Amino acid sequence: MGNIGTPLIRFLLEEQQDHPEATDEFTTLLSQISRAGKMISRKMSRAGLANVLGVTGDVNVQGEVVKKMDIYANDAFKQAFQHGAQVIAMVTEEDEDPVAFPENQPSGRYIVYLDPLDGSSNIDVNGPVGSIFSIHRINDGASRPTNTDLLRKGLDQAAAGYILYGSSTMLVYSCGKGVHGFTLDPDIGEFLLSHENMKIPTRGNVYSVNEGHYQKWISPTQRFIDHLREHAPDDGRPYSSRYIGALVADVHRTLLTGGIYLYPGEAEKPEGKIRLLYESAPMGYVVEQAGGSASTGTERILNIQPTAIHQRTPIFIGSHDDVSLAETFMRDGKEDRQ
Ligand code: AFP
Repeated sequence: MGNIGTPLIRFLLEEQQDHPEATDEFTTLLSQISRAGKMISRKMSRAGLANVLGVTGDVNVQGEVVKKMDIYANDAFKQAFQHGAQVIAMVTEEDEDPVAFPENQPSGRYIVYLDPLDGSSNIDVNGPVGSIFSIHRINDGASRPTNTDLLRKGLDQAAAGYILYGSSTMLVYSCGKGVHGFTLDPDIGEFLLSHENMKIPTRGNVYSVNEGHYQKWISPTQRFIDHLREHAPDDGRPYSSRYIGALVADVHRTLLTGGIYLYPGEAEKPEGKIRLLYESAPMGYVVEQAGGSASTGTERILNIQPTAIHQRTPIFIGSHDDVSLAETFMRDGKEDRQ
């Protein structure tokens, strides 16, 4: 549809023409998200200097208080949505309760779920981090979000995506018509189309998991990873292992090269670590749109009915065949959890 190098906003407007159901509001909302992403990207490029600049009581040379990057990122999204007319509430990892934007009433139709800075401990070691977003449209006429509006299945997402702050900054999104990736050109401050209609390989040869928790996993998870590590060249095993420790970066690599990322439940913590509404569901939506799968091990992530905004869920996400194989192990071993 677009040409490599097409700016994000032009691409969205062209997509809008091809799909009349897509709205101006939605294009504006994605441009607000991309603006926050540019602010965070710029700030991230100086993150290593933050402590240097902040040694005299955490105040930088402009006299501003040096904020932790998580708070900075959360504020950048808040600023982008305030008075933007589209978003009536934002649910983020940084705020216990939903943040309302009454000034965007009555036109606002969207709730945005965000992990503003995923994997932020990587900042200390100059590693990649990301932002994750999930967008839900509320019913016309609703003035403030109800619990029914806030606790929606991943299947109902209007769009979802992430921004990866890596060796370059990329915005990847889907609104249900494929997955498209844009790379930030820092010289002109624009996201330009670099990866159109991304597709994940059906099977990969890499697994990605924090293996330090091996002893805490239930035995089906242990058996699955043991299986991937076995020497069976005719079956494409052993798999290689890669783990960055930032969901966005690990899933982005998986999307491009195939394989599986997992953050499983543990015997003592069956719900795992990853948050459903602003981590698992949006990443699951993107990966499914690219032809892959996302599962708890026994259930499709997008089919889970949330019961709380900060709910956690185990996640197995990536190439279709790798996730199916993981599900086989998890289902066969379900008696181990009883
Ligand atoms: P934060 O968003 O709180 O930084 O958490 C990052 C994360 O949820 C996800 O991005 C990583 O894959 C996972 O945690 C890493 O967790 P471990 O350090 O336990 O491997």
